[in-house]
Amino acid sequence: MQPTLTCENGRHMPDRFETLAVHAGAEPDPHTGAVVPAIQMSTTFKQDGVGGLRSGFEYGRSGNPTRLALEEAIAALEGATHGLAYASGLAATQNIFYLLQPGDRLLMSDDVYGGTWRLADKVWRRYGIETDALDLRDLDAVAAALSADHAPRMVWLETPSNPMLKVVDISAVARLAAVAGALTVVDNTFATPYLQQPLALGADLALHSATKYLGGHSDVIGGLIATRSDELAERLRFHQNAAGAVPSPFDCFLIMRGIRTLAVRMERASANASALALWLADRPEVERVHYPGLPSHPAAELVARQMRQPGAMLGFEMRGGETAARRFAGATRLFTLAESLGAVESLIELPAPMTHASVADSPLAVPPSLVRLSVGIEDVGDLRADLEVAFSASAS
Ligand code: P1T
Repeated sequence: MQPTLTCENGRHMPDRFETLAVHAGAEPDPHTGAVVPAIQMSTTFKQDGVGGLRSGFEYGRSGNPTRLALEEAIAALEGATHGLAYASGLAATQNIFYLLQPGDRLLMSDDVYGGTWRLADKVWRRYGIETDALDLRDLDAVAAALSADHAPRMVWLETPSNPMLKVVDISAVARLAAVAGALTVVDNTFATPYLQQPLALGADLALHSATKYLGGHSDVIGGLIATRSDELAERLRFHQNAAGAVPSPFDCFLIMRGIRTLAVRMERASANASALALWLADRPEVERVHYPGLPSHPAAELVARQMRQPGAMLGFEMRGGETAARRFAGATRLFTLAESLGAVESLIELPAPMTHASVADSPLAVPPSLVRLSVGIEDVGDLRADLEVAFSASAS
């Protein structure tokens, strides 16, 4: 069946995700017919008389045609009216923090990427922004925090979270935050807009480390924000230009190329992760598996409601503790021992000494026996065999 066409911002957009992912931001060039958006390297654009901008572009930091194509793509995929692109996920995070004023409080999930916590706690605290960590799955605690004196102006949630795969009810938190006059930001990196649509659930801003699933091939660092608010978009765009952490045109091109195959990659990776999570749950060496798709996951019912599929990130704690985890992570061959996630190839890491080293001794500290897998799109039998060999090797 053909997708129905809807008209948004004067442009015709197919409304099925798989079709959008292939076409958003990529209309054939009207002059050359090129099917792929050009990488426009020009850093400046000719003016017809002072201030007379031919095409809306002036200077490459303020805007660039390749970046605009990517920004249109992420807006379309998140069901937003505005998209903004940055040099990294943390640059995008930083840009959202610019919405706060000295003296404001920020309420953050007690499980987020270590670098996000570090930016809030080690950098922004010095500028008068206090960040509190809270288990945002506890809605009574969220309501209490939002009605306290000096209540937070922004609630920051990662769901599923990095690395414990906690799942937070986006619409419930967004509703509580809206009543209290606070903004809700969802880091949608683990889920991607294919699996979860935070803005449709009431969030004000959706954020991505595009370095992960959107880029999808471990070859580009980038960040993205999407919103339906004209006012927030204007303030973000001001800081995007004023602070200048923008991506290169080539990086924008790579992220867009990744986005084209997002739906099929997520289908495959999520199916692989589901199969491996079930298998790991039965392994004698494994104490506990953290995966939103397991019936034993504490939020299994919410996952079914909030996400299309449970995603391709999983964690497990080894019975043998940190020593066993370190041995295991050093014994895989197909799973490469490396930080990052979300690409076609499977990766393995230990969050405590690697991606989350900066949250040691904080409320976000993670178990040293935790192994994190970013499951790729390889053959699932090969992936299982690789883990099986690593279990044997790490036991001996
Ligand atoms: O690395 P960068 O593009 O700046 O993105 C930061 C970031 C933001 N949000 C989430 C949920 C993330 O996982 C990350 C980066 N994470 C890793 C590098 C990692 O291995 O977990």
